[in-house]
Amino acid sequence: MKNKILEEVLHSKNLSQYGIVDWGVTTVSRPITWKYYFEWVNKGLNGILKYLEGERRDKREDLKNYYPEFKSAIVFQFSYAKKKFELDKFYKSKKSNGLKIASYVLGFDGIDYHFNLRESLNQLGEQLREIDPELNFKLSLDTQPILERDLAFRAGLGWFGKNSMFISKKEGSFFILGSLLLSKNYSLNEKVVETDHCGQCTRCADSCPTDAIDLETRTLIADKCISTYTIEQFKDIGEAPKGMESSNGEIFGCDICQEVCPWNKRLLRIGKYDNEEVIVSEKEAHLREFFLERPLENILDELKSLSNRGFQRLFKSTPIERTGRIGLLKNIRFFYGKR
Ligand code: B12
Ligand code: SF4
Ligand code: SF4
Repeated sequence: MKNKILEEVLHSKNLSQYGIVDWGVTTVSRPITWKYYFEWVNKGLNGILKYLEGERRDKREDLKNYYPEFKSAIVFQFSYAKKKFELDKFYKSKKSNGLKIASYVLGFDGIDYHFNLRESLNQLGEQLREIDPELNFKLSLDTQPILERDLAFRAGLGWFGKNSMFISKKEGSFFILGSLLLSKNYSLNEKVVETDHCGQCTRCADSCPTDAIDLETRTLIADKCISTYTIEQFKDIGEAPKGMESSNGEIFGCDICQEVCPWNKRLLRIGKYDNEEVIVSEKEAHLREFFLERPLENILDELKSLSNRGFQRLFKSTPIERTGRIGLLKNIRFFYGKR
């Protein structure tokens, strides 16, 4: 009985208000692709991303290492594709200064998704607990030692693209994965595990300006990826990845290998977002005005005149707070004078 009510909650309109476009269930706690991850880290392909090594690597071998009570997981896709398409139009307009910010940054009202999606997942968990007060749950949202793409794979939501993105036939890859790890198994309907739909295509690897995609292993060489350099390299040290100068002006994250993917282009072609209202929150508008609409010189001047604290205050709770003033200065300086 409880599983019927639970399923109703999950199928109701309830989910779209959170921006959830699909969800799936799995009861399997061990990742199917663990060996690929293990080999990747052991080859040192994680580069500066040291948090993927050692104890945090080993924890990922089984969800139960993180949550011993685990019986099942509900994996949700939080889409930001609509924002991506709106941004593409903006980048082609005269307002754009030629710089780009990864679309997930602006896709959740300019707020760091670790805050607002955590809140959504918690609310959903509490709704389930109202049906079954004996239920316990934990969240998985990016930072936990969990192979989230594999978890979504086990839940039958899509496949691993050659660009290493998790792709869904229906939704492409512009979405964030977030999950509820449950202490109970409600025997909800499970989707069949998806097969590969990349075929002979290699557009993502052909388009990557820094040659960061290893087609053979379907993984990235982390230190060659613009996303690593522009988000995770907080200090002004080390060289930018070779080839970054021929990118599209990415100053925070990178979407290039997703933009060219036919599974994302398809969403645009079928006009999925054509008639949707464009909403720009205050935080998003601020990020856009500060970084995407002014001459680079003005941005650099303002960043230089701010203190680190001042920067933190100005961009509090946005994704760019993570990289900090020095990291952003490094990224923007890279393009200054080159365009
Ligand atoms: C570290 C990390 C990064 C690193 C490394 C990315 C990478 N591809 O490895 C950097 C900083 C570069 C990065 C960038 C981005 N990231 Co990131 N990142 C992560 C994090 C924290 C861990 C990923 C990881 O373990 N990588 C190591 C590789 C080996 O593992 P994997 O990516 O899970 O890949 C699996 C498959 O490749 C498979 N596999 C490997 N070889 C083979 C071979 C075959 C034949 C098969 C079938 C499978 C297979 O096994 C792997 C393990 O399960 C996850 C969150 C999480 N906890 O999982 C988010 C996550 C992957 N990132 C995410 C996002 C949104 C991004 C960016 C789009 C942000 C941006 N716009 O800049 C880019 C995308 C870059 C790209 N093309 O992947 C989302 C991806 C959602 C999705 N649809 O896939 C995640 C899941 C966060 C989330 N909760 O939504 N990220
Ligand atoms: S995110 Fe950008 S740099 Fe990284 S693999 Fe994709 S295209 Fe290459
Ligand atoms: S661009 Fe082609 S090869 Fe790359 S992920 Fe998309 S479908 Fe797969």
